[in-house]
Amino acid sequence: MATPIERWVEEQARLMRPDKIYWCDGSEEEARRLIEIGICQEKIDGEPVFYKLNHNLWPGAYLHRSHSTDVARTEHLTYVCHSDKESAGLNNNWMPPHKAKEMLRKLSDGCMRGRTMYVLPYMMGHPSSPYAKACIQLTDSSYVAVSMRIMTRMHKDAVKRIGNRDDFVKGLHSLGDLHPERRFIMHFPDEHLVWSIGSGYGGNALLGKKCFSLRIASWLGYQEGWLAEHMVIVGIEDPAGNITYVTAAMPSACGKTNLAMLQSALGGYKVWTLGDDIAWLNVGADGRLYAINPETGFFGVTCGTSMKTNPNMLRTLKAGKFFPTLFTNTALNQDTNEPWWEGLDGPVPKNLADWEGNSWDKAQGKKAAHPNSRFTTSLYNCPTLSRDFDNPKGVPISAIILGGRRTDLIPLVTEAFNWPNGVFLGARGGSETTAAAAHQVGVLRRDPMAMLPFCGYNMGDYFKHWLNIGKKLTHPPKIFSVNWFRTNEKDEFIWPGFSENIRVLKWIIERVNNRIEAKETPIGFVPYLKDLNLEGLNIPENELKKLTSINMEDWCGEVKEIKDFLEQFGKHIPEEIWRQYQALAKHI
Ligand code: OXD
Ligand code: MN
Repeated sequence: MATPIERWVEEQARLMRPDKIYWCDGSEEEARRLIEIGICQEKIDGEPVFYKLNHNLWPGAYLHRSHSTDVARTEHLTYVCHSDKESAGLNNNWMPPHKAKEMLRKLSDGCMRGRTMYVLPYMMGHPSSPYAKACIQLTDSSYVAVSMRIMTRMHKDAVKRIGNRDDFVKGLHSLGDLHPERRFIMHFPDEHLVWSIGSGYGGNALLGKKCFSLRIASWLGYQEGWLAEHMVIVGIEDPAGNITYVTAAMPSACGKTNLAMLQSALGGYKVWTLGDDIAWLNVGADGRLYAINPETGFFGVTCGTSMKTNPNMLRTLKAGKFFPTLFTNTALNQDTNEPWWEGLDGPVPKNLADWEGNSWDKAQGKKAAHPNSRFTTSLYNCPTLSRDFDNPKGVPISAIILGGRRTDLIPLVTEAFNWPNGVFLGARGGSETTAAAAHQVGVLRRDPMAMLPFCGYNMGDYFKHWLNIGKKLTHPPKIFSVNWFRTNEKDEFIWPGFSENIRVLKWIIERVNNRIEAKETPIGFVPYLKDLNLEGLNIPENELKKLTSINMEDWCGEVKEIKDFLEQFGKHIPEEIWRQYQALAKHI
């Protein structure tokens, strides 16, 4: 008798009509074969799916060029289809599930004709973790199949694990005709189903990532009492060898990956990497919050990655231990057959092809690499991988850091008074937008806990859920906000950032361990400058003061905007959040 997975695969195949169905086993040998197919047979717009790069310099690396309209997440085409609109909230696009499915069925009719349907069995989380989930994704893209091998624990054991259950996590993906008008990323939380058509871009097509591990998982967490968050997980080792685990939420392209593998500028301190994008947080039996990273790879922005900003990422990209490493929409040095992007160390190569494969001419004023060009590489390539990465229980979290990109107003670091105040700090958070999603770049948007595009249910209920989790924690992590991006009169960043951010992390772990005092302000505790190690930084005194100052006049405007933002969620905003708001408004 056919199993529920087999029946489901057959049903989809009848609709999508692939030429072949191929069940992946996640092995290296298979990845090599799929890449060969992507080089020699499969095409996107008549071009090969993969180009082999220089393996002497970049072991196991390949370049992929996407369709030119398909380079970022498309939030306006992303829907969360709860049975009622209210559950999806204002933060999500919504369509009734039956209507969404009718539309998707039409678009998917015969969409895999002439292609292979790859069946990808995978786990999010370590298979022996009580928090792990077994999933199946179907796709007609070899790029997606190979990327999923890097980003997840892909193995046929996931099929065994699902066995005869039919409530497994389901992902349906097809490139369709890659036309932006026939592109949709639809979520059906109650069925644990994601259906994505018309895009091959990571955030839209690697369905274990944003779609399942954040949007659907956040809804599961809401029902089951845990949190799925857009967060880095790191262990910070101090000179005495103690490791403090922290998570950090930041909107896309605000330095999350750099933080995840930070090379410390302070002697004696070390950062151990557990994840750069997603954390699943559960309350442990000891009343502490435990984090696992459900993924096994990095899908990060290349532009700006260099030996200065993130040396450990360059080492990861060149490690070649876990096969393969993919580059998407970078430029290509045609003399050496190496990937290239703006911000990479060394002189600009003479003979570059741009991200679309055309000869690049600087004089035309266009970037050679796409600003959202990406690398996909395994965490097992990372020289700073924490020895607890595969720990099924996860790691106990002592601090949660919430960051954003604000050129003004928000101090370098602030500590919330307590958990509810920290939830409010997250709820009011904003950031200037970047190129990771297709929208206007550089405008301020409120992005609570960096989850606005990823929370799979009403954001007001999400705040309530955070408050409830806090009630279950007898040892809650402290909550902090950080902002590396404040500028001076000349519009230059005041804080040097990157490896120097360890100075802020040091302050945070000293606060966590109650070793230092801090200054109380209406928005939380900020550092006394004497407690920040600033040795050798040369930041002028007046600019340093600006980094931790609170300008009441500017905050008046901010408080009003926070109110407008929260009011949109109507009755879903918990009383406690309004109490926190009133307390802030009164002081300002
Ligand atoms: C990502 C994103 O790709 O947040 O991680 O956009
Ligand atoms: Mn992200």
